[in-house]
Amino acid sequence: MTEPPETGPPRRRAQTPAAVRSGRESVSAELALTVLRHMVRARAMEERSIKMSKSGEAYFWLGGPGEEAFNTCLGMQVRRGQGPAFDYLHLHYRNSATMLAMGMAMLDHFRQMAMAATDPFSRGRNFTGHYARREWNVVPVTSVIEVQYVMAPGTALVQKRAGGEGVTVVTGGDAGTAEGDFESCLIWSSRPGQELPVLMVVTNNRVGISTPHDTQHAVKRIADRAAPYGIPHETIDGNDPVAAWHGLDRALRHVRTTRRPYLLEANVSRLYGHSSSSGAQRQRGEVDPLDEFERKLLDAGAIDAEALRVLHADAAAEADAAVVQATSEPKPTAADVEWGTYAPSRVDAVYPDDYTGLPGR
Ligand SMILES: Cc1ncc(C[n+]2csc(CCOP(=O)(O)OP(=O)(O)O)c2C)c(N)n1
Repeated sequence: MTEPPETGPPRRRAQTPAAVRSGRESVSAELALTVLRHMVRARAMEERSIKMSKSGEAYFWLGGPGEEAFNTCLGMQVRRGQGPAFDYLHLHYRNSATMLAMGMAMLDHFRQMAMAATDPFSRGRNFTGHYARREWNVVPVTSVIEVQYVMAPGTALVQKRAGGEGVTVVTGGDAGTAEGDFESCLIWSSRPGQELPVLMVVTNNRVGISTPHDTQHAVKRIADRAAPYGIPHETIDGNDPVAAWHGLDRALRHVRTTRRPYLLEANVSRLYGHSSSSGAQRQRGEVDPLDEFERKLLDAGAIDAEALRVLHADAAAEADAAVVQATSEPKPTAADVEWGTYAPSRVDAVYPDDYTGLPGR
């Protein structure tokens, strides 16, 4: 696993405002600049990934441009570590900004994108954005949408039994909530007297591949589906980092301290369509959270145009260098196909000898 170089937030201007506001909420200028840097790096990484899929350096792309504001704040607020004392993450395939904000190296993302044998998440055998990192409790992302919501109560149950303040965070899109797995999570997280510390997140971009939200869901807000279960819930503007920061803070604080569930719906954008399968064209008419946040910070005097230019140039250069490295690394071989398929099991009477080793071997 590659660790990224440690760099701080962009330099503040001489007369930087103390805070950046959105309505009644605010964050410090320092925090806003750190969020901005993660967002810029995430956007550069995803746009370079799209270019890879179009140029033949990779075969497929899907990811999170348009979700950077919310996903960055999530990555900055989770407690990263291994075991029940830390947060478990059951992520969606658009969570690249979350992983970057947690400290993932861009190179590791590009290794998976390039399907290189050095890909630490799947050894070049899974789609892009399908992260897995045991020492950060990042449970493998699955292409089968929504199943993460039935797994989440499992890790949360372990955390409840273990004590401490670790919580389980599960994320997914709006269309996926039409699957029964979403309801299973609501049910199993809210059993009377056995409630579980699960933060259910729905990033709502109002479309599932090509199915519009309004043709699928009769409820106005997906968050309202928590109401019959007595689960506290909120819908926030996930495109605004200030709103996202505070919405996540409220939600995580609730789950951490009460050891009970919470449903947070974040309205976000989908800036390049579903995936490279639908062309990954830039969609006009969607709010761009990065553009909006940059304008806010410029207007507030928290950053100037030159610092912003440098931030973008550095992120693009970091992405380019990582692609050169990732595409020069070896690909998996036929002999790698079965590696890591099964974990050893003393109780597996059907395939006792069929495992090929644990990840990390
Ligand atoms: C169980 C299952 N059904 C269908 C699919 C095909 N599929 C892949 S992504 C997707 C749309 C998901 O939309 P949403 O949950 O809103 O997430 P978004 O892609 O918008 O972030 C579908 C239907 C799948 N991967 N798994």
